[in-house]
Amino acid sequence: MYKVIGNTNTRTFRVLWAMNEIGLEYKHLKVGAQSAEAQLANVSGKVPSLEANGVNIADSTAIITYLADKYNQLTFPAGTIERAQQDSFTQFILDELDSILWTAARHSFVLPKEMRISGLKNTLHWEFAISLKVLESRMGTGPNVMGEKFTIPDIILTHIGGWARVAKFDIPDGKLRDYFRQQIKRPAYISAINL
Ligand SMILES: N[C@@H](CCC(=O)N[C@@H](CS)C(=O)NCC(=O)O)C(=O)O
Repeated sequence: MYKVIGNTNTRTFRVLWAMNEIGLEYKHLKVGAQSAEAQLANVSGKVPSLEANGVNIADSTAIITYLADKYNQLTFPAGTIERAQQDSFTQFILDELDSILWTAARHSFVLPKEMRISGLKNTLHWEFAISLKVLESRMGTGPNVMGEKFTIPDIILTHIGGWARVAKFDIPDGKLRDYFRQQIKRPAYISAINL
């Protein structure tokens, strides 16, 4: 059976949500980043990891992509134009939204105090707002990033929406705010959030 390693209040949530969407069974090892179990699964101590067939796979996007391809769900097939567009959204969301929230987190509580740079906050909020606008203009009429089909970037983006709220990054009224409101009603999201 699959083993998911990492607490729900981390990017592990993305993996749990994806596995619930696909309908997979798994054991959930609720451990923090840098715990002994997390370090055993991934030398960096980061979470999530997925143990599959005795092998550990690190990185939430790599894990979700592996499962999506394997079960032919949450994704367009590799080698199609739709998949290229889907991956393009995924990369944009990781580069332009995830990385900004992660930088904010690193410089507020992850890095050792003496390595944190104060004064980044305004720049990060400004960049985040621009990224949201670009994404809104790239997205069509929904209901998902890729239109009718719910895919990997929806999981990553919706998780980022919740993260932004907790980290006090503004999501202005508009297409993306409405999008987040709809995505969090999905049954697989609700069952993952309660893990
Ligand atoms: N790109 C990786 C990032 C993994 C990551 O940085 N996870 C955070 C928790 S959400 C972590 O383990 N942080 C602890 C650390 O960096 O030491 C992914 O998507 O899984």
